[in-house]
Amino acid sequence: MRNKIAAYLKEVEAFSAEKPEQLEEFRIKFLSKKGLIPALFADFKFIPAEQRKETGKLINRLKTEVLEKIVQLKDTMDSQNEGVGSGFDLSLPAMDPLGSRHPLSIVRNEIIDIFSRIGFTVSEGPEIEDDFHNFSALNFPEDHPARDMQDTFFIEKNPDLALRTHTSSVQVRVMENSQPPLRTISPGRVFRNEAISARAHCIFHQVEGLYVDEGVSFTDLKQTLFYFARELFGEHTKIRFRPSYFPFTEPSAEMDVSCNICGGKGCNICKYTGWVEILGCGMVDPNVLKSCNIDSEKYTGFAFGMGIERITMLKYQVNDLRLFFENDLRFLNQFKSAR
Ligand code: 2U9
Repeated sequence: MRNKIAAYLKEVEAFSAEKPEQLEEFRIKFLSKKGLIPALFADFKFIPAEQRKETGKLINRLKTEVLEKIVQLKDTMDSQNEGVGSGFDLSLPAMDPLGSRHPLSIVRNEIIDIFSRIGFTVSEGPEIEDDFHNFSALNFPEDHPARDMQDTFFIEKNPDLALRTHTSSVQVRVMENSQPPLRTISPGRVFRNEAISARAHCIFHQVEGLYVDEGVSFTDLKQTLFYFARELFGEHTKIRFRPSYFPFTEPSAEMDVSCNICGGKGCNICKYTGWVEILGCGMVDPNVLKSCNIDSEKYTGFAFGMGIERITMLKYQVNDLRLFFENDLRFLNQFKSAR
């Protein structure tokens, strides 16, 4: 029997396999119920008593060698399958990456790109603001409704603080800290105490823009925003301005673009007018410049503001603003190919 075991040990030592099937054959040969090792244990009773201890050790050694061989060969096969030699290159980027950019991020980045190309920088600031930066510096009268609890989320412990209601507050900070010429946009989250519906949310995203220099006029505003509208919605886009009112700009206007769904013929997106409103704008009120220590006799500026949700809804024909906040994969996956 000892000779037999020695021969098996040699066989195990010399064994090699390239395919899992060969390894399985080897396992069956030695370890299955009818395999060689159980057969050795079955013959154990015929061995003279004085040899049993030694022979038992040998059979156990054989069993260990077989098991170790199987683990070793399996490891080699696994690492070859993962490696370059197997035809797989693990260093390649995934073909279909998991996840996708959120539609609001896609549109925000596009807006940033468009303004960056004509020299605007990007400014960011705090989401919790004081009364001066959110309201007073922007020429909001003391009794303006936006200063009311109904419209703004105030911080309970300190009534001077509130969640910013627009990112104009960031631009107040830019003007406080630097002198013209200034060209900057401020994208960011803003908060208003509104009931949630298909058209409104208490959290939404804005991009506001500011251009201050000597001799800046309404013509500059129109040309800049015309360029922006064509870049975002296509070269055939037309724009028009309607008079409006904001505390921080004078004169103020709202800008419409020709409906890019029906090309201006009339559809349910533009409510059969051929036009859709995309932003508010105007010449910066001299009071705002003064509040930020900018000489309002020397400098003039224009400003504009837009809601990213609204622009995204128009661009991608999304009819319910709540979809942006639900993170439903059936919605988000539709933006996989967009950047
Ligand atoms: C400074 C001075 C003036 C930014 C402007 C608007 C007009 C505007 C709204 C559009 C939809 C906000 O998201 S919305 O609700 N914004 O209509 N925003 S002018 O004016 C400024 C900004 C900064 C220092």
